[in-house]
Amino acid sequence: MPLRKDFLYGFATAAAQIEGGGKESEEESGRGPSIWDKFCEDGRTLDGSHVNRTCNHYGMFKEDVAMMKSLGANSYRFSISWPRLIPRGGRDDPVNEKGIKFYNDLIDELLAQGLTPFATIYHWDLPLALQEKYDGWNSPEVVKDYVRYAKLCFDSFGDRVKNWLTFNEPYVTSILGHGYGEFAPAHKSNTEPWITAHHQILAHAYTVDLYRKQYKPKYHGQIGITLNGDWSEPWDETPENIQAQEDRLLGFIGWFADPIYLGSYPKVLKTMLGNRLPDFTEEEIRLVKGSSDFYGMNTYTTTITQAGGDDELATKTINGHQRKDGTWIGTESSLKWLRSVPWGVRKLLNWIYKRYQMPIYMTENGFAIKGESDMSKEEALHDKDRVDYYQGYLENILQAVEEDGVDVRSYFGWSFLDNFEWASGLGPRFGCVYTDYNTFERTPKDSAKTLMQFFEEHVSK
Ligand code: GBH
Repeated sequence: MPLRKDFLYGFATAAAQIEGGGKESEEESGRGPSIWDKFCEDGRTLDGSHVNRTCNHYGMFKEDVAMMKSLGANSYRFSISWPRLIPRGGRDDPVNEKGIKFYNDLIDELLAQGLTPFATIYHWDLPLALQEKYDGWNSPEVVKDYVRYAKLCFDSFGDRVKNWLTFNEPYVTSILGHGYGEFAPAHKSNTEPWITAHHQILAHAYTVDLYRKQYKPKYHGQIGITLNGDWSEPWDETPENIQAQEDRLLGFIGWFADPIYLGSYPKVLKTMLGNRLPDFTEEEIRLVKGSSDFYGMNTYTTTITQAGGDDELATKTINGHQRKDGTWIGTESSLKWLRSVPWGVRKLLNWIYKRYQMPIYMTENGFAIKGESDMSKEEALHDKDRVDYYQGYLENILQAVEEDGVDVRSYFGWSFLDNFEWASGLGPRFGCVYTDYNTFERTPKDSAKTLMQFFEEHVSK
């Protein structure tokens, strides 16, 4: 059985990672600062790079859409920048009409080229003013401001965008932003992750409720959330490490997916955190349970998990890429957390499908080649490790669909362009298209062709 006739495929991006064209153009466009502008200004990116100068997608979106089209994509996953639409973010703050126009133009261009827009409402760029006003995701106030912002998105773009994601990877906001302090707003805490996650889940649920009541009847779109998750392979077959594997998967993925698809936080988190894990009221859980029309899935790698340690942010498990016998799994990348482990994706798809029983939209998957930023452009265009990564992952996804019966309905490669890789700056390159950061010139790499050829072959006609 090939992939479904209506399978969506293409590339994924996020606003903060690609839009900026330089400080002047950012100011002229009326975008407000996000917590990532501050993160950059505080000198926290590895190479000193700044979100306001990335790929100039803001100025070049038409060329970008044309390139995606020429490569053969049938869809595009992008995110909308909250501070571009509402520079100060709050529910009574003014709207930036230039921001509305930018996304209108982008969406119209996509539709004119026959590409289906897949929009993420929030991909990590919280308006800085909300961080300063009430501590951002720590405050229940943010739920109301988020819903108002989402409503503006539906009112402005809902007639043309039929595929919505409320949040990209709330885990990252909570764990990296509010736990380890490695991403904006760079808080280190063992209480904030659970609170900020709770507020994101509530903001998601109220937004979906709003969409289903007020917009779905007229626009007939679908809405869900996308969660990151990597397969976890036990260190050995001892009961404690089999248990650690389960704790890891539930503490990582189940933390969000269990309330949203099954109706409560996983027991392992309740036991570990006691009253540091917020409760949902009965009314809230009625809204949260069943609040995603599909399972949105981002995945990059597989880790080896063993019991032990006292890191609550990892559900007291230890995760790495080295096996008990000292050997390593997968090809290494330019980032420590990422190794290419194609067989892991098939196991993960099966685990998610069995536990949550929802159609799966794969919204991100990709690779950054070790040493790529030191390569010449010519070398970088022949991105063999990325080609191998995509071939391996796609074959395993196809097996999950054809042999295991998993219902997969989309695939977006991360990423369209080399772009701003958050705290790592412009160093790691995830693009299927090469970005020259001086001229903003784009050139497709071999992997862009590999990826699109795969779907050309395997999607039913
Ligand atoms: C995705 O997250 C993001 O959605 C996307 O914006 C990003 O560009 C892409 O991955 C590539 O990284 O720095 O060692 O603390 C994937 C999940 C969670 C994986 C955070 C990396 C950081 C580990 N990511 N994690 S570390």
